[in-house]
Amino acid sequence: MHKTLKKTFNTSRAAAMALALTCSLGAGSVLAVSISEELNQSPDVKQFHELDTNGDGHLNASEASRDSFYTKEHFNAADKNKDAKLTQQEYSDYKTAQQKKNVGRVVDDSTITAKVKANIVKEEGFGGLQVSVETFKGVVQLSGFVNSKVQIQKAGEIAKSVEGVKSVKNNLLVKS
Ligand SMILES: [Ca+2]
Ligand SMILES: [Ca+2]
Repeated sequence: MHKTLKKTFNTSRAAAMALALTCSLGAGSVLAVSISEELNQSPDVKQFHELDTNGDGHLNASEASRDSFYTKEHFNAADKNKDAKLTQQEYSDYKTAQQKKNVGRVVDDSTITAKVKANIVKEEGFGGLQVSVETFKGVVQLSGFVNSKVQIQKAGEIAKSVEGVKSVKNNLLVKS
């Protein structure tokens, strides 16, 4: 008895769903598709379609070159299967990977800057001195004024000892 009821329920539910599906295949389907595309599309996907001017689903070198990111070098690196054109996948994967790399680099640089600053401030005799620290791609630039040549050297050593530092441009000057 109970089983029969349940079965009836399931059947009518399936019918209702089928009906809903049929309805959505009407006028609503275009809207439904465009909304889901909108949701799934990252900016890269949109850009890809914009760049694909001949609409063949691939970017050739001249189509890709309209994206300032895709220099010839980047294009070749992104073209994994070397067919001289980029699929959506190739286009997005490479660009995303590169962008992530760039973000990582910026974070590393700012971490380095913070550590160098903190270590210099901790050093005896550096309190109250204006030492400015800037980092780009692991290269630390020190500038500002200190009290002695020894301090210039010391600050340089401190900067060099921070993890991730490739080199130090020591532009510190002795206050005159
Ligand atoms: Ca194309
Ligand atoms: Ca390719």
